[in-house]
Amino acid sequence: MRNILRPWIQASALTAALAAASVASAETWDMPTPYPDATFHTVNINEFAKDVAARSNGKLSITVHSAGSLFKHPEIKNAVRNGQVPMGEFFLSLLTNENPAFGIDSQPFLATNYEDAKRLWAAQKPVVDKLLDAQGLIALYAVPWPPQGLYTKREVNSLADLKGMKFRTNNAVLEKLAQKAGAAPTQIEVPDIPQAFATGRVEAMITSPSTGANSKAWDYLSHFYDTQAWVPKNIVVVNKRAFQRLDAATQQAVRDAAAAAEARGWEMSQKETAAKIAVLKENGITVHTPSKELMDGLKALGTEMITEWKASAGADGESILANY
Ligand code: PCA
Repeated sequence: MRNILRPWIQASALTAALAAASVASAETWDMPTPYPDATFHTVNINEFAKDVAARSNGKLSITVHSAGSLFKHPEIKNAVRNGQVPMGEFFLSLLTNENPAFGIDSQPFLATNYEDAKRLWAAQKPVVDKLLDAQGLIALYAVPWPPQGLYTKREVNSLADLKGMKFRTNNAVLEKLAQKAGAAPTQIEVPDIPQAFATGRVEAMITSPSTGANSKAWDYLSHFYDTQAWVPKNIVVVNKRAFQRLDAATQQAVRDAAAAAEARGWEMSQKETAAKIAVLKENGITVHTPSKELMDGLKALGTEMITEWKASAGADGESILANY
């Protein structure tokens, strides 16, 4: 009897030991993001989190904290850098003040469609990787917003009509554009947009059909101009030390899930564009093709801005533009 039982006892002890080991090495990571749950980026990140759990056989779970609930948007990058959280998402061009290379995708009329945005990302990525690596960060993937359009309370037919308008911005590049147009820029995060319009802090913005529709723009403004001015990206980064502490198989699971999320995100973004413009229309926003005068005015500012960008972006900037 004893001899018959022994192999079974040994096997079950081994199973228990293995289970204990895998429980001991299972990890949960907090991941702050700036945008609300209904945003397609956040939907994609939730898929990414599920995918990481599946591909790592439960060794790594990611808890997503959306809409700036764990860290405010401007703090997310440094929170990951300092190791307060291992991973996070932010608007890449928010870092343009650190280095202009981060903001190339928000330069007006440089890359205005997905094909060009993809080429621009390929040219920009080596520089972004290098700059983030110097901060102990690894770029996992980046996904673009739909092409950016102009939302206003009043009709706008030329650049002159923007003069004096209180203008919501989301980075220093857009702030500069607003200043050049004679508007009055104010930095406002996405979750605060409805409140900022409702209280009269702002009366115009440039953002995607997604952000306009998700922020219920029809509650506080009436015009959308489909300017397709640039295609800016969000990026998901991980703290290098935290990543290197994962075993090799789990690192690979994260890399594979990131590659899948990047491909899925670009497709989601493309589908969003027409779908969210339709939502704007259904809810009573007048969707305009911008006048030639307005477009010419905006493009002229874009040309000035890219010249200034080149002057400030040094060798990294040159390499991005040469490869684009
Ligand atoms: N939505 C974000 C980034 C660009 C976009 O379409 C925002 O408005 O801040």
